Amino acid sequence: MKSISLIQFLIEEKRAGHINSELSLLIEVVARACKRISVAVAKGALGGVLGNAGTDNIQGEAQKKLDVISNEILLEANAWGGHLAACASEEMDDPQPIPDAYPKGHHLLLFDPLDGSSNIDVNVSVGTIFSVLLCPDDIDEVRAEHFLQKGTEQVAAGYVVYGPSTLLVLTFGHGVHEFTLDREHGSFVLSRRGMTIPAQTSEFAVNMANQRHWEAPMQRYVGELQAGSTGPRGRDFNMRWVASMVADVHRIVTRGGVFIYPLDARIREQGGKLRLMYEANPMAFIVEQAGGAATTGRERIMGLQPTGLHQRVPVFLGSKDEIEVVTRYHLESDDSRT
Ligand code: AFP
Repeated sequence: MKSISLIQFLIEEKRAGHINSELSLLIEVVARACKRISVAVAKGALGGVLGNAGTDNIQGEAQKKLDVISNEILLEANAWGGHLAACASEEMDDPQPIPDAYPKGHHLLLFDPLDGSSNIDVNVSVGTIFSVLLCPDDIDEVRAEHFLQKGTEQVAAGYVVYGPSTLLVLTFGHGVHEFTLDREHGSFVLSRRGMTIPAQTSEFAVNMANQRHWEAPMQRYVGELQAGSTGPRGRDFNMRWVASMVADVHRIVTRGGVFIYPLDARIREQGGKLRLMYEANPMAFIVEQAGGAATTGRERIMGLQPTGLHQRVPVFLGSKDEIEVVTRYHLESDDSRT
């Protein structure tokens, strides 16, 4: 079978009218940066990249050396390309403008440079997540508020998994496609076109250690899954939890399942654990494009009007039928309390 490189695929997408030249260039640059991150991740202890950087990010979380390195790689790669108006990252309080020395483009890039970083030191898959928006016209200086667009406004989203293989999964709103990094040739090659998530599943991903802090509808839903064939669902379910959202979502995009990071009593005030702009929205876009669903347990993630660059939300995504059940449980519970 003739292999199709990412570059060829992007040309096809341009010809199909799905993307313009600037967006194509932006994706090429992001993919090139992720190849460099992949090399750094793979070096592990030999590259001197493991362990803490000794700093905290905006969320007050300790940064790993690879968090900082990955952030710098993505910033540096994107600064001079001429396709961005600004970018924003999990690792930076405020958006990063494009330096005056470089031409500016019309896109905004948001990213989590290295998601699942607690897994770095134990050699488990980590990833990069990114979301692309259009910059509003006639903006002299891009500020955080210009990024606060609904997930439905995304023009592209993707993630890269640094696992046994390095994979790029991408959507422009016309299906979800997977590219595998050919390490010998240094190029991403199309490995799956039009990925789809089955509507039904018997697999769920959630951090069960937090169970006692969950809301009642979440207790009900997972309790029923755990009861398996002896409970109301009448069949057994299996559980998987990598603690790298990218790896868990990739399993779901590949073979179905649900991924849940719900509200719990300890994180209620901050709105959830995962970040809307560079985790939940891009993953929701990919999952919906693959035929799945993504909600906060109550409403569609991509319909939320963002209020902050680093805003957190509860996340329920994956196989459509299961997301409908757990979302219905939350809405029924809310109704019964009013
Ligand atoms: P880190 O990047 O701090 O490791 O967080 C990863 C993450 O945001 C997401 O990728 C995981 O699904 C989730 O947090 C893991 O959460 P738990 O620590 O509760 O397992």
